[in-house]
Amino acid sequence: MKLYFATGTISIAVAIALNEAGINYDTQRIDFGAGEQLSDSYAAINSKGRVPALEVDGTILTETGAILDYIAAQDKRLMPADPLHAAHARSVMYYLASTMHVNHAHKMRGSRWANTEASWADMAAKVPETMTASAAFVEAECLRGPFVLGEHICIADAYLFVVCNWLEGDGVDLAPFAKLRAFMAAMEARPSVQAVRANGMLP
Ligand SMILES: N[C@@H](CCC(=O)N[C@@H](CS)C(=O)NCC(=O)O)C(=O)O
Repeated sequence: MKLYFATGTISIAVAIALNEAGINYDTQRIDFGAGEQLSDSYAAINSKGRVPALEVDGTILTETGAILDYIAAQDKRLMPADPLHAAHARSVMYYLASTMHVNHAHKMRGSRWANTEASWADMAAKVPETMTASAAFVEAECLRGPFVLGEHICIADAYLFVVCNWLEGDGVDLAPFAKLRAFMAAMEARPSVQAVRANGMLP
C-alpha cells in the first residue's frame, strides 16, 4: 500500500488507522505549498486534487471515510460487527466529512465557494464560531466513553482526532470541552499517533 498525504491534513487519519491495524505502508508526501495536489502527475492519482489517496495493489482509493472502512475490513477490531454500534461510528464519520471538515475548510479554501476576497475573509471569520459549534456537538453526542464507541478504539477515532487537532488553530477554546480534551489525550497516548508525530506527518 502507498498513502499519498500532506502534513497535518485529514490524510493523517488514514496513517493512524493503518498504524492501529499494524499494516505496513509506503508514503508519498504531496507538497501543498508547491500546489502539488493540483499537478498533472497527482491528477493521475486523484483527479479531485485532494489527499488522502491510498494505492492498494494498483487500485487507488479516495475519500477518507471509504479508505478507513477499507482498513477496518482488514482489521475487524476497528469497526464493531454490531450494526447499531457501527452506525454510531459511521454517523460520526459522516458528520466529520459533511460538516466539520467543511467548516474548517472555510478558513483557507474560500475560493471553492466564492470568487471575491471579501467573501473569503467573511467565511474565514466565521470559522471559530462554526468549529466551536462542532466541538460542542462532539462533546455532547459523539463520545460514548474515552473513544467514540466507549472503551475501544475504532476508525472513527482516527478521523475525529485529526479533525479535532485543527480546533485550536481554528480559534476554538477547548476549555469547556472536557470529554473532547480527554479524548485527545487518550489518542495522543496511542503508539499510532506517536508514530505520526515522530515522523512529522502531524506537527
Ligand atoms: N472528501 C475528502 C476531502 C479531502 C480533502 O479536502 N483534503 C484536503 C486536505 S485536509 C485537501 O486535499 N485539500 C487540497 C486542496 O484543497 O487543494 C475526504 O474526506 O477525503
